[in-house]
Amino acid sequence: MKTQDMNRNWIATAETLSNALPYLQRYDNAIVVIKLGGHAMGSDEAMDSFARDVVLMRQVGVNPVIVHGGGPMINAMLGKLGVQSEFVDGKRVTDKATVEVVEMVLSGLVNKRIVQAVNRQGGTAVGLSGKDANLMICDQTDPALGFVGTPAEMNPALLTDLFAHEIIPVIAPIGAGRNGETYNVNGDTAAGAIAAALKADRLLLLTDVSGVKNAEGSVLTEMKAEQIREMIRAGVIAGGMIPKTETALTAIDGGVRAVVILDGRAPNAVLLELFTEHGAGSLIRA
Ligand code: X2W
Repeated sequence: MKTQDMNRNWIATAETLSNALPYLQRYDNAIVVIKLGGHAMGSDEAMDSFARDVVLMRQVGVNPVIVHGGGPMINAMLGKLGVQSEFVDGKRVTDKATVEVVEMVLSGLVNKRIVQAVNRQGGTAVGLSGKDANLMICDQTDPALGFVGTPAEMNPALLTDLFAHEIIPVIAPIGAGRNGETYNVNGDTAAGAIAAALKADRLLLLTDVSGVKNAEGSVLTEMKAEQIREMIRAGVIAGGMIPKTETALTAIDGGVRAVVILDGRAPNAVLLELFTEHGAGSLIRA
């Protein structure tokens, strides 16, 4: 690169940082819960880039919490073990053998992959599940689904202690039953419950779609909760977007300031959303 071009690059970088100041001030000490879905977890490079963005958030005074999914990774392991699995209304029917695989994959493989990626970027991440410090006590969702849990009692004090030490919690969506059961919790549901328990400033749902679309197929950048309810009633919001938007509504009812549904595969998606005027995806607020 010619010296002049290089200078121009540095000037642009300095300008970007300067423009970010009002956003950095706005999110100072904010709690931002990030749901990283299995479909949004791409290559090792994409994971490193995501981890780097989260470490940057922590560095500038945000309290990030990562809640992850891992549906495709559970499917792969069940396939290797020859265990059949089916979904009803977006939830995996989970018998005893399945829940053991779900916990191994989510709390083991997937959780530790994210923890290590964050730590390699210079952050301090600690991996947890809903069982740790009784973070997420669940009731059975429906006997027909087996060991699928609905969060019933949240104990987020441990998370606030971790924030005080600038530690980034990485949470697998496994719930503790009141009689020693292990529950499989949908990742979006767990992220919504954790965000509500923390009265988070933002819940970012990272998925593999660009946001909530209207009937014409364009992404809506800002919506009120009521508008979402109408769109669900009218059938404009359908399929996999229903559980995501329902999670958003529950989180907002539970005291989360705003929820953003965005494409986690886009480069620097979370930075774009938090620290630029541009924003990303669909922002939903009360
Ligand atoms: C999910 C948990 C993982 C998850 C499952 O067993 O697949 C239920 O369906 P994604 O990647 O976020 O979809 N649990 C009850 O939610 O993963």
